[in-house]
Amino acid sequence: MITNKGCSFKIYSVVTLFENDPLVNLLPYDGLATYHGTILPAGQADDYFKKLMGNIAWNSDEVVIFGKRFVTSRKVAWYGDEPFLYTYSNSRKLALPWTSELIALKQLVEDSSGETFNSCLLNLYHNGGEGMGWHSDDESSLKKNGAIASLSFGAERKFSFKHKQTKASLSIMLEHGSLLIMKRDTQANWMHSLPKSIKVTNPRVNLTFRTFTG
Ligand SMILES: O=C(O)CCC(=O)C(=O)O
Ligand SMILES: [Mn+2]
Repeated sequence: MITNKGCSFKIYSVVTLFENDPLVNLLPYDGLATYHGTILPAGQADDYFKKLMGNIAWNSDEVVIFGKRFVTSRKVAWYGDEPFLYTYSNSRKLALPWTSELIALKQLVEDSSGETFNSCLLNLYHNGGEGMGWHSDDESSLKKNGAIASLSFGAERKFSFKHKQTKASLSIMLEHGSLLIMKRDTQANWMHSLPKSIKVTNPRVNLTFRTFTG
């Protein structure tokens, strides 16, 4: 505070001004996706990564490509407030009860985003040879236009968006301990993917918090 003969004003630093800036929408139209960067200090992110690798009930996933069923080397897990039955790509999963780490991370993501979630799909990619193809998280069992919060740990990976009609595309890097929020009509208008990359040799864990409606 600077005072001069009864007149006072506050000097804000440039950092403070930018800290208060609203998050930029990554998408040019038809959706809202914001990258919050790292929301956990590196040491805490390392601890969570180790715990998630060890304490989550990881299972192989199944995908159907051209009508043929494949078992993925990517591992998956599904947790929630209740034993929600999630059906996608012809596979069925019953949500497991939250672990203490997942409850803490759900709270962190809810505080950072101002949204609430009741479930979480987790993916474990052992290296860059594993990824996820183009899709939208728009299953009828999820809240329509509900927010999806994506929290990443481990290897930094490229994440891409592609518009369903215009085919406009863009990519960002998802860092260790970082948060990406997709909301409003993003899933209706855009697909996303995690491209494979031979350059990535380390594992990555991704958590997508969702609102399951059944
Ligand atoms: O691993 C990622 O960043 C994306 C995961 C994803 O899109 C999904 O689980 O639906
Ligand atoms: Mn997805």
